[in-house]
Amino acid sequence: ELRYPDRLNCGAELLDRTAERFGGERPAFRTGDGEVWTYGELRRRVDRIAHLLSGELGVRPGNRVLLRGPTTPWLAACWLAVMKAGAVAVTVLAQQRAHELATVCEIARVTHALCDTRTVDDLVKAEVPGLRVTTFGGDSPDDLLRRGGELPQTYEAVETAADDVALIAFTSGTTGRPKGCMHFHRDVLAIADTFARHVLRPTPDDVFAGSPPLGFTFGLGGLVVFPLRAGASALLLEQAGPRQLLPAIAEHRVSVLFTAPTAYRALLEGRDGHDLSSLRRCVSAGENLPAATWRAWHEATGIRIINGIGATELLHIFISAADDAIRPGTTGVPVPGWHARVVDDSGSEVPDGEPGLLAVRGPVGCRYLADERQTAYVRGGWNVTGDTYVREPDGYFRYVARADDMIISAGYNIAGPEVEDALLRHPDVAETAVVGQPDDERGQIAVAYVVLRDGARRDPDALRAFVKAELVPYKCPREIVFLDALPRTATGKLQRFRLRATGGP
Ligand code: 3SK
Repeated sequence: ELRYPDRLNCGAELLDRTAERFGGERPAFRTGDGEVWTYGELRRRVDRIAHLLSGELGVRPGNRVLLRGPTTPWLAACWLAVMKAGAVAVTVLAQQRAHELATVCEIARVTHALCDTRTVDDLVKAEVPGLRVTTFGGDSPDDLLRRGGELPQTYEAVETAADDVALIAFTSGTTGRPKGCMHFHRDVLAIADTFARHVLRPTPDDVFAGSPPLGFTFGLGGLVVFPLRAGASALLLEQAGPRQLLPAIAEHRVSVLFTAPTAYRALLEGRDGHDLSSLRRCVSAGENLPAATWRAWHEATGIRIINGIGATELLHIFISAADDAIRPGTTGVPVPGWHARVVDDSGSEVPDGEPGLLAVRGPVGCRYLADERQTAYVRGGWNVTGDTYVREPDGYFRYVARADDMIISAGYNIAGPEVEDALLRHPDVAETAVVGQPDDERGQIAVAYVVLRDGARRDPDALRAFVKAELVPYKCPREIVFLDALPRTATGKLQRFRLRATGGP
């Protein structure tokens, strides 16, 4: 069991304690341009920002501070400064638009914002009453970095309680009003002391990189919390698509990679001529990792992808597996410190081998900020994530579908991800999503949306014949629709509801 002192500031733990333990001269952050920030430099910059926050900007412990910008060391430094100042970071994505920002600020009662100059326009357009916006990364005399220049370079972190709120992370769900998830200072350390410590097992020499932005807790954990907790470094790339990641892996000798299944497929497509030999650990989350993608990556690189399921509500990954314990096609077992089971609608456990709702419990729990959906997510002390899972007799958890994504056609249950996995084994298929669409005769039919590899011919009959050879025939999609790209959220998650609702993206 994890134990933390009653007084705990996660910013001080991640930065000050790590710098003291491993030495201030070690690299903390790197950029694509070859800039390196040592732990000592990071600490001095963070402390100046923290002085500015608690001094001139008037931020008091518990105030909510919006953080917005592309993935840069400055954005990460602002997050750490907010932590050290005892305020609450409200993280958003750089792509979010004015009306979305206005909603987030209203729900979280945000009073201050630290915003990269390049993304400030939408925040200004949001017209949040009373919001005090400070920019960074620009060259105006008012810019945070210039204003902080004269301030002392050391700052004693506010003595927050371990269960003071440190972070409000927003999740949009599939549609509807976003939900703010409150997380404590101890929660931030708990994700490093469970998933990272037991599954990832990083060393101070590791170089982390990946595609998820810092406004998504998958990225905040993988690119800031985990490397800093281990005394390692992170390469922070403003653009982190496969085209940027492939050369960066070789150039910066990246050893720990965080990205999503789609990106692993794109990395495989473009990998020729790129040296991936520095990679030691590859983590996939954000959506289900098909066994076909796992196998293709293993064949190409020799690396066993660490598949994981996480949630903004629970901050990071809670089911996964390490090294030889990894089994393609499954997510794994509860990360040490976490418990999981598969239940029916009334909360009773279903027998092994049968599908049901995934329910988990561990050091981090879901606490929505003023949202009645809390009672649907937390039931009898268990967090019910909205995923359908099967627990195999050997204790491994296998993803079936999102609970609302199960297709029921003429009485048969069809899990979209299983059909997608089969389609992805076809050499012409680059991406696919299989969803249910209403049908007078069968209730629903399975429709496959398919993105083909460059140069492949659109041949729906051939794809249907392929699926029929791989799966029981009732699972074969009745229709195949070809698209240039699948609809995705800014964090890369597939928007199945858009395919279901309109029959197209
Ligand atoms: O939402 C997710 O899928 C996720 C995955 C890993 C870590 C964190 C999150 C939010």
